[in-house]
Amino acid sequence: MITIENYIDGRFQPALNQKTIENISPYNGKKYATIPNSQEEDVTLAIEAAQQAFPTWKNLSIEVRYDFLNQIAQGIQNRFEEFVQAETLDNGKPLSLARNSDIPRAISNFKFFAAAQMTFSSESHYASGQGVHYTLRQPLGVVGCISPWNLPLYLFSWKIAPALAAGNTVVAKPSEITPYTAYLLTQICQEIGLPAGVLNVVHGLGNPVGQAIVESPLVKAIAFTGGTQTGKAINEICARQFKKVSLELGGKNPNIIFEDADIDRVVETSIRSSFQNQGQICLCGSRILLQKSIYDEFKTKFLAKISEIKVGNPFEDNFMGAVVSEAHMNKVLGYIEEAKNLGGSILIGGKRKILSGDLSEGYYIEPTVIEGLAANCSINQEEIFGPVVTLIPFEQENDALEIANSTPYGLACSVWTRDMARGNRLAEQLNFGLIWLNSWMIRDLRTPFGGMKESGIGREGGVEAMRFFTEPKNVFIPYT
Ligand code: TXE
Repeated sequence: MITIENYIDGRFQPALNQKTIENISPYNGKKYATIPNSQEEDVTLAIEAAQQAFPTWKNLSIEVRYDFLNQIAQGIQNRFEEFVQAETLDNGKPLSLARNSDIPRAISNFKFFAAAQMTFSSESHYASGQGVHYTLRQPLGVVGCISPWNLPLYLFSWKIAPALAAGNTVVAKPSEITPYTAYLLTQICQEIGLPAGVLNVVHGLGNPVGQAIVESPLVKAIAFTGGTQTGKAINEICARQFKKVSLELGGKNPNIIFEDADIDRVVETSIRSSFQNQGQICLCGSRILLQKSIYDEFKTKFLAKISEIKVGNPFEDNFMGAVVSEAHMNKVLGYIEEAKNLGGSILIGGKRKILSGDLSEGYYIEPTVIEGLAANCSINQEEIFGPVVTLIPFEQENDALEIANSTPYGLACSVWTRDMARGNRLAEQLNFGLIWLNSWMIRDLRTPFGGMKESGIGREGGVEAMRFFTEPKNVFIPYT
């Protein structure tokens, strides 16, 4: 049994009330760790530590901060396999995904923002005959980073790395469902001698821990990734305090496929965009919009490929592992039932998969494809966040555009066509923060990342993140 502890002011400690929460591994449904059941008082300690550390951290030279962030990256690299195993145990994702995506990307986040702060500079604006304006971009102070369970270390580091790089000190809360790799990360911070209080991690439930971070007037900005409902609540609190907030929320992403697309390539990619990480990626293409003339061809080839997908023990060679928790599994299965009640046909999957032996209590769901549902029904409008996709036929480009834009979300979209004029025309009109032409989930850390409408506010990534975590201040110097 693993005992996960808070990391506050450079020290590991339990919650002040000594209470804990059990952590269950989705791969076998069994308890494997406890985390502190922290309360507001623990958050208060963390904020105090972060406040004390701020003056020193913000005044360090960029070279020293560069070294610290790179040492964190190297620390993860040194214990790479331990992180990979921890992520799979905690989240249920296949080992191969943790090994090839989550953990390498977390390392990249620290390396990238270590380098980004070396080149991030204040601007100056020459005013002819009058003088010069210069714009300082200064760190905010203590900032709060709250992350979800689907890509645990990847998204945790995606926020912490730029926050620290920009010179802020951090109070962070990983998801209570997947706390393990964040805990290993704090061990590395202690090992490398990151100054006490620069990064504080408080474990526990969203309310009170996340809530206390958001509510504290001493926390100057909140970077949050998670569900839209939680994001709304956080946004309301931040609005009352005029607090900076960045929200990366849910999506109901369309995967739009035209008759001139390379169908075999689309099928290949759609397997990943539908079912990678058990469909628990905010960028997954959960609505597959198909031009009528290729509907049957795509469906036949797609279903044939899905029938080859191996769902099972994430520690073995399977493409799909377990979904993250029993509650989440039941939510996803509930949506499948609702789809049936609405008259949808389940073309493949549709059920929980019970594995044998020790894994019989794990949370596995078959990859599921549904057709025959109206584009405006709940299944095609709400985020399911599991291995469930729908097929929706369309006639013309305009129909596809209308259906694609018709949900409250606006995170990501893929368009498949050989006609690049059409691809670019649609890219201009699709209301999504990320658009991939003939591709899916090609990421570059320099590009802006985030969504429109109920998919969030603000952008992260590259210079956008550095700007979010700093406050611009304009200064004018006259010539006379
Ligand atoms: O997320 P929550 P949940 C979607 C997905 C999923 C749904 C709900 O559809 O089914 O959201 O998931 C913390 N103040 N996504 O309930 O609660 C919480 O402890 C401050 C999409 O698990 O939003 C965790 O650390 N913080 C998403 C974090 O918020 C609070 C990824 C996210 O959890 C809080 C995950 C509060 N009042 C789910 N309440 C994506 N965009 O990728 C909770 N938290």
